[in-house]
Amino acid sequence: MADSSAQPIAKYRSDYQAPSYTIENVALDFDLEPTATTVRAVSTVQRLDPQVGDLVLDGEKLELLSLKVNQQEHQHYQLSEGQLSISDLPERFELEIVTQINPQANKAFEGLYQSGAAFCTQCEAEGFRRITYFLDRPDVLATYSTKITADKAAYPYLLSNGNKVAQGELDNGKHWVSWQDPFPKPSYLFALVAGDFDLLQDSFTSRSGREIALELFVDKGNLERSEHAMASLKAAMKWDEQRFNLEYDLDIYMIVAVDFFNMGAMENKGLNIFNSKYVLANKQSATDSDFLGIEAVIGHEYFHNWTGNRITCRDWFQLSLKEGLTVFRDQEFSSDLGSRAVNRIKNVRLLRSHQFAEDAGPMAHPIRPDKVIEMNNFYTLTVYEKGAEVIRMLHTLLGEQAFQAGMQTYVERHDGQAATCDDFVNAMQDASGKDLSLFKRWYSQSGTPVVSVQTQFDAAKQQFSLTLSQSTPATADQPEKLPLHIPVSIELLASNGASIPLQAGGKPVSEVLELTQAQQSWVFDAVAEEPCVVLLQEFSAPVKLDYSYSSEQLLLMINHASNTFARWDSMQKLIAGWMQQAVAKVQQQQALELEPAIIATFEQLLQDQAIDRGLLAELLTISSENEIADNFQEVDIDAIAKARDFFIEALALALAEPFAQLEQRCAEADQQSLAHSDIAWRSLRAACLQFVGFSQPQRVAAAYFESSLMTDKLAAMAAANTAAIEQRNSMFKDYEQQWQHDGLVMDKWFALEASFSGGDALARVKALTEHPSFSMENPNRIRSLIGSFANNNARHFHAKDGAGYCYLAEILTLLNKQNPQVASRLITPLIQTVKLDKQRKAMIIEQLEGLAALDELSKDLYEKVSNGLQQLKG
Ligand code: B3K
Ligand code: ZN
Repeated sequence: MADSSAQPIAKYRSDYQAPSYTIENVALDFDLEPTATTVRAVSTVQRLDPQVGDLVLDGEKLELLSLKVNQQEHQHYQLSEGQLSISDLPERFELEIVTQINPQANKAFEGLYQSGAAFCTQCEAEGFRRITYFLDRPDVLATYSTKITADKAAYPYLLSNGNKVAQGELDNGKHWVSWQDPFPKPSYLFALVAGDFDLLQDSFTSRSGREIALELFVDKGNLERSEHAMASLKAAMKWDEQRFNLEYDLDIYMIVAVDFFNMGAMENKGLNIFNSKYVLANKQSATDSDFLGIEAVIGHEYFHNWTGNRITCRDWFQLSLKEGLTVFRDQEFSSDLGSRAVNRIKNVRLLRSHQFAEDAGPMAHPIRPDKVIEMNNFYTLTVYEKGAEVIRMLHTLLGEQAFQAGMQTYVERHDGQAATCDDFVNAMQDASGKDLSLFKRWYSQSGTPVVSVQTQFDAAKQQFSLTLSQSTPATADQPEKLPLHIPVSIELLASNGASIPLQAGGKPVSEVLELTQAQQSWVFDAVAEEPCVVLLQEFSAPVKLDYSYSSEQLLLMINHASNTFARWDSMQKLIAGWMQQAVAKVQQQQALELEPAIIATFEQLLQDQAIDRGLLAELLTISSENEIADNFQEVDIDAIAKARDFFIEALALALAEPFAQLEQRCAEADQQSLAHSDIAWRSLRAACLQFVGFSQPQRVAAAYFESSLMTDKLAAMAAANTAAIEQRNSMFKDYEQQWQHDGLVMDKWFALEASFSGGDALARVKALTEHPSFSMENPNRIRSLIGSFANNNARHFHAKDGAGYCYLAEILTLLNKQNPQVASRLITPLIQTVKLDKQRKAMIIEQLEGLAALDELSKDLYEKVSNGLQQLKG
């Protein structure tokens, strides 16, 4: 953005204005050609605000061929950057606009584009304006009918939203299909797909007895990898009826898997479009976590049919209304079907390793942002994952029954509408009778609150008092912070591990304390001995805890806390405490050692036959470098890496035998099914292999070469990375030879090559961009190779000579023009760097300044680069 006068303009939530015109229905007519597709859009337009004359439509990268009002050519319009402004209009009229677009040239994958040989669309957030001039905003709800014409041989399937109503053939080898979607929807939910696919068909009988056709379209030859996605869809439909009382509405539900897609998937009404990564899986080509990811994303997009489609967002600032809620729903779906404890742990790990970093970084924003330059930059962990935590807190405060009553109220009040986050909380408040006025602050305040703890025990009175204080550090977007409504779920443990019933004033009290002020105290009585207080059971709020537990207390909680999450969390605290000291020692060039107490804790866990296998796997998984970094005010990349490496190797050598024995047991116990018990055995085996590589590398190689399951193979490859074993080469070669024809499967290999800390990782990554399976146009490949390098190979990406930063900046320069959305996601590890040392920050600033000076810097990168620079220079 060399020319400062061309700086992109920010939009503010406070500026919201209702639309002055609306579009009630639109008939779209597509004639599909790769480089010159014509789109005729006939809309019924109604003026809503008598004060407003001109109709201003959004449009980008369109060629306008004709414009008619009530069937007459209309000359009174003006075209400007991104807008078509039409004047001299009656109050209600038919508007016909014909545009031409070039899908083949569209490498940003927004609007109508080509994925391989197929046509497909992505309209959220503001992609529909790349198809035709329109009121491209979520509070304009129209009914759509769509006619698609295309070459029959190349595109036998022509799909759009709703129900198929007519089809026919033309003389010129083309055919056409018409679709009608009876439910009014915003333009971002429009979808079109044309191509040649294999089709998996099934059906679902809804609870009211309606037969719903289910159709899953995949690239030719991929049918045998589609069954899990279909099974997941049926499970999601059933679960939403049972748990949320919500039934599907159309007679058909279609999912199409495409290889070129910027994100995971898209919930277009009746026609979901998916990244093939979240559809295709069999046990030879996909890991258990792929299978679970598919279940979650299929569920997530399906659940949007109510939370997102039937009730949509009034404006994009309200995105968390649909995303936070739908993530909460998909998390509950996964937890009801699988292991609740393991799911909770995984969600919290994501939050701590990445969302907390977002809060501390230059793009900090509340779950309902106030200021946006490029909306696509706000599909964030904050809006999604913290948004889901906010819904979860409501669930914790209200309980399942009142929460579901609130959901019913929400649906009854707002079905068919574009709603706000306030509407949602009001529905919860009205249905439950609970005052949620202070709770609403979670929507407007950014940052990660810190809750600090003081305790006091009065042996004579048998009273235990607990004082909690809250404060939220200033963030890049908001200097001032206020107290929030924080549910803190607690348990008191006696020294023998027994749970002490909570009572106050002689009566039982809830385990969920409601912290609403800057500081508050609670007194519990009938407490016979000084208890250990377990805080934030089930991670009841997305906060950091400031409380130094003694090692004895941590061990007590690891072994006896009633809440499984709390047990795992105590283990994390034990490891984090060690890491804090170890990093300081590395910095002072002192020797490291692993205390016998820590080794003993692990040893005891390894012998524990009773503990859930999946949970044990999580307990044995050492926090990532990103998670560890979150505990530091200043991040010393190299010291953290050294400390973590030492911990893993020292533990592996101290407990070589028990790790090897447990790994063997897991291999024998696994029945190789997708049952959750078997997934748990395999995840435990993977956790053990991480250590076994240091003492028995041949076991790691055996896990790779002897198993036919991708889960085991990948676990072995990850272990080979960790211990840098000699057999690593032959394993990676074998994988490459077997899978090089399949980009999706190669993504795992690229990711492991890029995150391996051995050798010259940067040179390896650069060389791999020339690999035949790699493509700089495919977002999945870019994320696997370059994203993994920047996010998961800190010591190389942050190399002291700045070469990692320089390389990422080169890639971003390339992607800025081609695919700004992918570029904008890739830049995160370069801008979330305020906690680094001065020298590194100076080199990062230099790279960001280079990007800032680019000609035609996209809005996406502009917003992140300028915020990044501001914070780093701040
Ligand atoms: N709603 C889409 C995300 C769209 C992202 C636009 N840049 C997928 C989802 O959250 O379900
Ligand atoms: Zn979503």
